[in-house]
Amino acid sequence: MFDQLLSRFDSGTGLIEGAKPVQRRLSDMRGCYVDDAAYVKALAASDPLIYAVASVEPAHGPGDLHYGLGRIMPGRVGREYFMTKGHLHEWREAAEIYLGLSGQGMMLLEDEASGESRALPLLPNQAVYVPGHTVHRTMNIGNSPLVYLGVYPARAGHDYRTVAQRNFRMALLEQDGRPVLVDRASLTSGP
Ligand code: S6P
Ligand code: ZN
Repeated sequence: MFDQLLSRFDSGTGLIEGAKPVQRRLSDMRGCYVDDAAYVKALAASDPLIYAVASVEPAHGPGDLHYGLGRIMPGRVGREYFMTKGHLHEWREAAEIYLGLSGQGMMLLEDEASGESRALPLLPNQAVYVPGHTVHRTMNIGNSPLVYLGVYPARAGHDYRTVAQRNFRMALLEQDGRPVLVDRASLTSGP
């Protein structure tokens, strides 16, 4: 009943005491980045850690909450920032709150039905509300690790299939030292 009511985390390392982080390396990110040639070239050189997520799942009832501490390393593939795979919630209605803890990030939100996109800052002392039915991806646009907390319904689940099939409509690219939101279709020369 009263398990895991308190957890201790480090907003620098992104670690939660007692929680084993899931790690995503560059090799796990195939198909995510808009510049595939840059991806292949980077992967041939090394397979760095892109991000890690440590999660706390105290209970699994219909009203329960889970949370995760994410840590994204600084870096880019081509002009595109290191980022998460991105997902929808399996239970589409599930919303989520993100809190910036350290570093400089952005979140890319995309309404599943309309494709309408928003890029929002994810910074310390700021919260981003991710509505249900919204594809969400987080990127590190700074020079130090980005650490953030995400809180979501226990029954939310992750749907990675939809993003794997069609990716996001927009990409956040570095231009003159700043992030710029660009339509992916204008960058890829698909069949
Ligand atoms: C879960 C929440 C986060 C992400 C984390 C990694 O609903 O949105 O904890 O899992 O940011 O992103 P991704 O796309 O690899 O799950
Ligand atoms: Zn989520």
